[in-house]
Amino acid sequence: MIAETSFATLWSVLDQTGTLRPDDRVPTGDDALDLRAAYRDMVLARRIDTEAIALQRQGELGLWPSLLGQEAAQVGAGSAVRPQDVVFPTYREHAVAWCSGVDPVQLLGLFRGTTMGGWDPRERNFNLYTLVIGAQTLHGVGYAMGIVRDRAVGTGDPDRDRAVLVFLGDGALSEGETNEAFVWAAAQHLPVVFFCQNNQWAISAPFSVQSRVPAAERARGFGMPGVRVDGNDVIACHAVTREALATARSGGGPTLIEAVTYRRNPHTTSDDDGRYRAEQDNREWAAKDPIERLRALLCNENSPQPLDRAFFSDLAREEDELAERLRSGCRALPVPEPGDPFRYTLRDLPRDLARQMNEHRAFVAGAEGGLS
Ligand SMILES: Cc1ncc(C[n+]2csc(CCOP(=O)(O)OP(=O)(O)O)c2C)c(N)n1
Repeated sequence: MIAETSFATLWSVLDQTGTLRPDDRVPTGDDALDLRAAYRDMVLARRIDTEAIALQRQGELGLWPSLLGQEAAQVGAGSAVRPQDVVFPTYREHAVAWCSGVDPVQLLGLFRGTTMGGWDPRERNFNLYTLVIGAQTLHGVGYAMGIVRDRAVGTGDPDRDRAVLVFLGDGALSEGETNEAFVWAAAQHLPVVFFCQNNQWAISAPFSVQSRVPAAERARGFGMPGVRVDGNDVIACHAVTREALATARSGGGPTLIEAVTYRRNPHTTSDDDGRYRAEQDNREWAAKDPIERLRALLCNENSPQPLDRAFFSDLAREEDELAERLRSGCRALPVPEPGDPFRYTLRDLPRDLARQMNEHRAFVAGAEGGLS
């Protein structure tokens, strides 16, 4: 069974000076988080984010929701996923997508408007981004019900047992769908882990106006354990997600994890957060930067996995190559066919929709003819 944390405090093992506190809940040996890999993933995810914002500013993307500040929560959770597990993201899980092997150019396609989805969820076990707040919680719960009926839970076979990892924001906790998902997951003891990144803001609504209790505390009322973890501590986020997923796979039921973090950029590139929050808060959270925290540990003379100069120079080169690939890949994304939205909605197109598709194609062709 997963151990509940005290709701008053955040469970954390790595502090801002890079000091790692020994704790039995942190996996060791072969099970330990690969800290170099986690550092690399966080740095590259941040670079994807930075490049995407620049592309949006250059008019290449319609919109971009930044993950700045949430890298540890996402890499910690994303690196705990096994290949047979399935992830249901929101629209901000770029670092989890990266950990799942989704090509970041495909992420850009969604925000460039060249695709309705971007990748094949069956290839990566990473579902499509969901813009409808909370909808993915029920999708994940439905999938978990399927896993149970496939008898892929609690068999004891580590390659067979599966779990679902659902991401949500603090704002999604106020959605009816999310609460229905919690009811079903707990009542049916489903193999699902809800990973709530409490980044303090739902666009301009602070968490304090949405809840009188910490998010993790709500779990008990639904009948599942709640865990409150420092979302800027990648080692702690990995440990709790790993434990919760193991519990789910073994038939131990669902968990709600609240990873307390902060959205350091505006909600999206279309938002002006200066209208609703204080710059001082942002400065305070910038000082708790999750990447700097792990870097401090790895550069410490007692580091469990010391990093040398070559590691940093190789990573800087890798970042630049990735950035170049994103810029050229984004501009080269194919323009969709006018009929694509129809083609990807239903396997067999009903006659009426086929007629609408042809009308739409003719309209677009006519408009293009008129422009030339
Ligand atoms: C069902 C629904 N209601 C409202 C919106 C408008 N909306 C878009 S983002 C957002 C806030 C979501 O906040 P949170 O769940 O905390 O996630 P975050 O953006 O902070 O990652 C809202 C209300 C929506 N997309 N879907």
